[in-house]
Amino acid sequence: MADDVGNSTDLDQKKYDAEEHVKIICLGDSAVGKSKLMERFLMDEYRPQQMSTYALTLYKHSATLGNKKVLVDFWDTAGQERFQSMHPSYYHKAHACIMVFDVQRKITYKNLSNWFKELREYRPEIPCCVVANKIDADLKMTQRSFNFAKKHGLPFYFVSAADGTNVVKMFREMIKRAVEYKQNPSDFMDEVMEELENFDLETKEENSDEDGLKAENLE
Ligand SMILES: Nc1nc2c(ncn2[C@@H]2O[C@H](COP(=O)(O)OP(=O)(O)O)[C@@H](O)[C@H]2O)c(=O)[nH]1
Ligand SMILES: [Mg+2]
Repeated sequence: MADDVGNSTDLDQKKYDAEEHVKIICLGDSAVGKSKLMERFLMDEYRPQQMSTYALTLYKHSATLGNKKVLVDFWDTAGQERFQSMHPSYYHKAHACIMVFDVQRKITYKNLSNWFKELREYRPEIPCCVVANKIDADLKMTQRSFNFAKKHGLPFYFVSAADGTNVVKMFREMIKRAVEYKQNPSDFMDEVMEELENFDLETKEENSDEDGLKAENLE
């Protein structure tokens, strides 16, 4: 485990430019069950890598969609959510987001709007879903309606990391949507950002040419 800490290749976000390799992030207040959900989905396969310096945990997963193999990196918070905000690199190049709340704590539902707002500042169009966790602790909650998801046109799932209800279904659907998004990004934000980066380089080069010219004229 110690070897994994700070392994920079694991945080090399360029790899997400390659095909069939997606990044899925998880958002929500502390103790809503984000980590337990991932552990439940990945079961014995999971080998979480604690990135203590980055306050996150990476879970690597290999999924099969049709006849295609997809590599999935699940990014899980490791405490930073306490501050109600995540570092921009957490959102960078994410292809889908799973937002979790705890049906037993109303405040975690209310806080979804803050998480969603921050998500959309960085990733305006990536697929996102709302997950109501811990239904095993209070089955009556599944009779309630939670309008946040409907209001924002997001898929909604009642799940339980403890007994596994809907966990595989939810993760499989989100992996599929992440891959679809990557193949056909509707916001083109990544491309716009890339063009801006290139534009920046070009103008810098032009400026240095100009400097060169000026220097020549002076001689
Ligand atoms: N009853 C019940 N408890 C859960 C469930 N999922 C998580 N928990 C408990 O909630 C606590 C926080 O879970 P954790 O995954 O660490 O939350 P995180 O901070 O969002 O990652 C732990 O004590 C878990 O055992 C669930 O589906 N049902
Ligand atoms: Mg956690």
